Amino acid sequence: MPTPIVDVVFPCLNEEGALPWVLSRLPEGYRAIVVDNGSTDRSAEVALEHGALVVTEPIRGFGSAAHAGLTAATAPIVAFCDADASMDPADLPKVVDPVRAGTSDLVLGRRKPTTRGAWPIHARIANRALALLMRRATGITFSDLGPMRAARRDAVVALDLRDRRSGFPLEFVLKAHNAGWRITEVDTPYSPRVGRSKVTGTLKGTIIAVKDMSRLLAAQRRAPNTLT
Ligand SMILES: Nc1nc2c(ncn2[C@@H]2O[C@H](COP(=O)(O)OP(=O)(O)O)[C@@H](O)[C@H]2O)c(=O)[nH]1
Ligand SMILES: [Mg+2]
Repeated sequence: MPTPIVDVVFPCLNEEGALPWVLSRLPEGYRAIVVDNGSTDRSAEVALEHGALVVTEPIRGFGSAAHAGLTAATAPIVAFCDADASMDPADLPKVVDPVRAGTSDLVLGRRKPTTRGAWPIHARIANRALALLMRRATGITFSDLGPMRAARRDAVVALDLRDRRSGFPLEFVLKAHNAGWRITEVDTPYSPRVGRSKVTGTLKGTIIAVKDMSRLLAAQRRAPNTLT
């Protein structure tokens, strides 16, 4: 592919079943960077077979994978998307275009369930509570902390994101807010994932996410400039 205009980072842990469809849905000019984080299935091979750049990150954690993907990216714009087929990469221009046009610095996909089963009720409630806490910490009204998002790559690198687990998506938004970024939300369809959930669908994943996010929100309320 000639130089991509958008690099799309896909954190990936055992998503061999979802990857063929996910990687077939990328718009032209978008390059997939699949960050394999010790998958025990054929995720890495499947990603390669479907034309993705595969990055191997031995240290476990969503943030660890997201950071490795960001480091590997070279395009002027970087986007993030889950690799579980819950979100359609064909929708990526919805978050990318406002960044390309210079009308927004960070665009977040606000998840709109396509079926009743797409978004478990506990995850929906947790996310709503999180959006309220984010509003309290920042003054901005968010409706979701969606994983699909886009921004200028050099600007994201400059945010110096440190979380290597489940706090990464939240730290990203808080630091962007603290840096004065224009943050906007757009609606993106959200469908039932292919395969098994690793984060909000498991007790361990949920506990880690709550722990990581609580720490970040507390730091933000105390002193935003100390957020690390
Ligand atoms: N690389 C990597 N990817 C992860 C990890 N945990 C989750 N993911 C990926 O992050 C995305 C979101 O995780 P998912 O299990 O769908 O969480 P959920 O949406 O809360 O159920 C998927 O693409 C996963 O494969 C991890 O520790 N490392
Ligand atoms: Mg998911």
